Amino acid sequence: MSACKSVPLIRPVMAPEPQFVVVQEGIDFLRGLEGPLYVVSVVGAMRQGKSFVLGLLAGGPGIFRLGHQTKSCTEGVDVFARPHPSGRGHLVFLDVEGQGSTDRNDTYDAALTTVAMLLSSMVVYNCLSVGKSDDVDKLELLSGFMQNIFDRTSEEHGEREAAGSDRFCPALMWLLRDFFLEMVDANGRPCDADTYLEEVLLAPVSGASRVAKDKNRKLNDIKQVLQKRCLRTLPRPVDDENFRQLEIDGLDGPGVRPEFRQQVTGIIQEILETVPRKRFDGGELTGAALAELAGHLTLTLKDGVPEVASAWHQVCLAQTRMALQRASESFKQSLRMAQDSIEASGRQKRHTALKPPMSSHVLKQTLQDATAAARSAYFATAFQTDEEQARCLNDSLAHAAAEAHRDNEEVARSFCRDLLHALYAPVESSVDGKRYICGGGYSQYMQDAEGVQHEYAECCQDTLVPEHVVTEIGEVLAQHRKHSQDFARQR
Ligand SMILES: Nc1nc2c(ncn2[C@@H]2O[C@H](COP(=O)(O)OP(=O)(O)OP(=O)(O)O)[C@@H](O)[C@H]2O)c(=O)[nH]1
Ligand SMILES: [Mg+2]
Repeated sequence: MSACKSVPLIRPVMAPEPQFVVVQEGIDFLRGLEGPLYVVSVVGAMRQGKSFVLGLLAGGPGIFRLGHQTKSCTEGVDVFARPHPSGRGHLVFLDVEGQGSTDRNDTYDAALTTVAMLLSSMVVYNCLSVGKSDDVDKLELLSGFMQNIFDRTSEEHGEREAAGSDRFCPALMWLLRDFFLEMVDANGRPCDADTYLEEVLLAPVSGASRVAKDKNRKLNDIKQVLQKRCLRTLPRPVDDENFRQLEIDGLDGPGVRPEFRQQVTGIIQEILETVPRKRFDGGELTGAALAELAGHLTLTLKDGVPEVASAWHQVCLAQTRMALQRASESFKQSLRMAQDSIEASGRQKRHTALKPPMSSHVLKQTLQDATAAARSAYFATAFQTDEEQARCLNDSLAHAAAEAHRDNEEVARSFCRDLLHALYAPVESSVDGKRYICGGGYSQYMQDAEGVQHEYAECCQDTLVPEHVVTEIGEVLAQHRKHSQDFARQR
């Protein structure tokens, strides 16, 4: 991927049918992102400057494709990311196809917007408007998308899901573009945007008529589902129609109205400071998990509504596989480090190139530490662990520990044999060369043989090899002692 261009993440299979596929390029891109992730998407009607404002947020012109014709420009969902200013994790930006295109339908729009919302930790709902009651209705559509998910979940899993649960819902920034009016509250006093949102746009309607009750129920749904919400406005960016120049020059261009520059900078700052970490049902998503989630959400779409519970179940399973993998890597790394430190301190290096084994008590401690580190690595990665998965983790760690025991014994065996042969080689060569067949040869032989045993004991003193390996090696020693008897007979 080019460093400064978005990549496709989701594409329609056969519009206007609400069927989508994830694009490998986008999936690979997401998988490469370290968490925590802070995911911002912009949704709303087509051709209203969504990609433009997301590009400003993402940090530069040219990141997202913009269009200048009446025809819809962004297709499906595109993704871009950059490191989070804190130095940990990434900001991820999702540019979503606009709603209301003539060659799409409502189910298509609902499906795509719902998937984008579920992938985001903050959704910017973009409206080229002054905030009318129509816009509140459209906002109700967004909360309705989330409500549909809960309904489908409870239908298919019998789970009663509290609407408004922040298990899945992103924070909302409702962004009114080309806004030029002064906001006033219900009493006609000037007020800020959030007061305007709560006390005017989302204010309950008085009266007991069915229409009023209906309206209030919808407003309630919005408030329950979109619990974290705010309203922000932006003035028109340029006085004339020269948007193309604006897109080339970015915010520093000469045609940009200072009030737009100032306000958009403030909003960008606010979004970057307040966008929450992307969580889903309690799990904090990494790039790999977000990629997995995108894939399963699009796969489970039915009538424009994804099946969140089963999509999330699949993500958790994939995450558990990754957690097991990380636990195993961590275990191996702990062993390697313990092994390296023994090797570094070994005086045995003088005699053998083989790595020394661990003593029983060092091995026991190492395995305890390695198991603890592996368990931490597992639980830092897995989202949920049921009894069976916990058993699987314990089995795999027990298996790894047993393997480490076996490996260590093998290492001990090879190491001791190698060491003994290396130490005995000069004595053996003297025996073969009959150099001990001379006056005082026998006592010289005994002295050399003892020296070998002494050196062997000294080299092995850090390793404390297992008992049965010592016995095995003792047999080798006994064979060497036979040399001494043969030698004595020849004398
Ligand atoms: N009036 C107005 N137009 C804008 C603003 N920002 C961008 N535009 C122009 O709106 C047109 C559409 O911009 P895009 O960013 O591609 O719009 P979009 O909402 O992403 O469009 P789709 O992807 O087709 O849904 C371009 O010609 C932009 O220059 C704005 O704040 N106000
Ligand atoms: Mg666009």
